[in-house]
Amino acid sequence: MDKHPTKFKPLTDWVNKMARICQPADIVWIDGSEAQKRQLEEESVASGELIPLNQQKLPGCFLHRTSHDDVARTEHLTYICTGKKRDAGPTNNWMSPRLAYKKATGFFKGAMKGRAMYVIPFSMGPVGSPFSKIGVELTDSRYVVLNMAIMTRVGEAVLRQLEINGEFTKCLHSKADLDINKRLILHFPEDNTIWSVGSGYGGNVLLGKKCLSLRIASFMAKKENWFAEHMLIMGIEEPNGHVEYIAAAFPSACGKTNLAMLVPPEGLKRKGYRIWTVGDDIAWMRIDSDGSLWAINPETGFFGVAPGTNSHTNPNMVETVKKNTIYTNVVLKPDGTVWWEGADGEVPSGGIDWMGRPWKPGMCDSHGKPVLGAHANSRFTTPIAQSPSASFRLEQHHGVPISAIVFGGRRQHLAPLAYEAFEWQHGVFLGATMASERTAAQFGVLGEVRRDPMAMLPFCGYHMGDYFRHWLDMGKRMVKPPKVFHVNWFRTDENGKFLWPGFRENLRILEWILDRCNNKVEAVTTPIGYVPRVSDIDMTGLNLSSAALDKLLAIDAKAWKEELKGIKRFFKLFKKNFPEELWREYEALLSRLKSH
Ligand code: OXD
Ligand code: MN
Repeated sequence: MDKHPTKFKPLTDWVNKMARICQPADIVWIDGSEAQKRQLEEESVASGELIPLNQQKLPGCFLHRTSHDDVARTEHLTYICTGKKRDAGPTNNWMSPRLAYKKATGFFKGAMKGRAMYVIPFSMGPVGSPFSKIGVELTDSRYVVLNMAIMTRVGEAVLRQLEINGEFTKCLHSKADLDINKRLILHFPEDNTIWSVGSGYGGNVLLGKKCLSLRIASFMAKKENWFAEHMLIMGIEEPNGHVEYIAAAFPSACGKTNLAMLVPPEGLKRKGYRIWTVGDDIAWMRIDSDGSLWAINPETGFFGVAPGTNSHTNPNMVETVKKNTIYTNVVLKPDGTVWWEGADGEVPSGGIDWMGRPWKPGMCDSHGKPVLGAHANSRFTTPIAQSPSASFRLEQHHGVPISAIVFGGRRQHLAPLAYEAFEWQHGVFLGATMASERTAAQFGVLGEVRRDPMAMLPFCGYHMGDYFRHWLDMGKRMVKPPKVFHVNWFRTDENGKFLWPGFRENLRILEWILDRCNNKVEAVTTPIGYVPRVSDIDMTGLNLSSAALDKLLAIDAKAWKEELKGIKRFFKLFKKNFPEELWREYEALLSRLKSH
């Protein structure tokens, strides 16, 4: 039991202790080798955890099906376990560490009997980079091991770095019986520990992702003066060959991955633009010696949503997922390839749906509702480096310099297509007031506004009032803070039709953003911020009237005053931890609107 490939005692002691609780049949250290990966794939196929796909058409690709009630992050079972309840804040579930360890120990006890416990040393960020953090995940799931090997850097080199650093996040996972009644996703930021039990769904079990890179890392970032954010990072190569980088936060279902991998529209391609993807989900950002903000993506893979991915919405992703990809909960076609709603090509007949049942297009359930072939949250895990748009800076230890931070939301009427904050503090206000209207794809009242500051509501590992304070403080530390923008691709006309074509055309707005960063264009000063002049948006090749663009950029002061009421209710949630500066921004906006 204690034959370990390292003599680093804090690690071996912890592995032994967790093994005593979980009682695995064996302990297997993940070394990051191809040979070990192949062996795990073979074992997964033999056990039924993975279904091999057509290796001619999709080399290195597999399909996995989860339990039917284990298909998404379970936020109601996700806890921040700090010594004081107050430190988790009003927007997180809280449990005392004592109770959380006790409850979960009950679920972990003997949970790995008859299974191997895999020990995965992993690095979030390039091994040895000053940005990076190391974790070790113990799991009884081969699916987790194989996905972690796509999403993070794993194995031998990480273990050696861990021995130098001496610090690591202790991550324990067991699928146990995959019982939703015995499922818990627990974060102990004060112990640098994560425990996840009873789930096999990526967002709950690939502990390097949301759990470490956002919840635990946001707590560390506050203490160590950096940012761990739910943001894409993309490079925009300008016609002169210069690449500028932006980081952007959007609530889910706003096309973050598609934006990060965008292919320029014909009109702008001719000018010479090109997009370089650094990341689609998480940004770790630090102030470097030049006084500006630099960012890395701590991950090495995309954990993308399959439905809706096609050659129009994301041609680079269509290329990326053709090899070395693990698909979860999609349709298996008779030819051993895969399909999902909104994929390219014909709807297959004679496929197998995400639950493993025969599936045909047009099938309805007993209530007459169409039966989806792929689950609405079906996914693929695929290496970023395979994307035609992969940035050549993915392995850069110092990351990329960030010129602009962009916040977004899904608003039918309120927010204009784009606007710029007056300065950093106002930018923090834009992030703190981010919101989206519910779509039909989400549970709840259609059109209801959901606030999701900086897209971090489910991912901030501490009190969000303190998080806003951290954003304000970081602004003071920077000599050259990035400019802050807000975009909304989802404005509609009187008939509910989208006014803006979105997708690749969004580059036209990013071009304006960079022009603003480089002081190339003026803008219109409005109560909410600087709004583009119609003439500064390149409309070449786009069939959109300037009247429509006027509509997209219009500000309705009455609607904004209404919006402020909701903002006030939201801000009040954070009580005395809410920074006074953001109340001042609120008052200032109200008075600008009144005198507009
Ligand atoms: C994700 C999410 O899966 O934000 O990236 O939910
Ligand atoms: Mn995300």
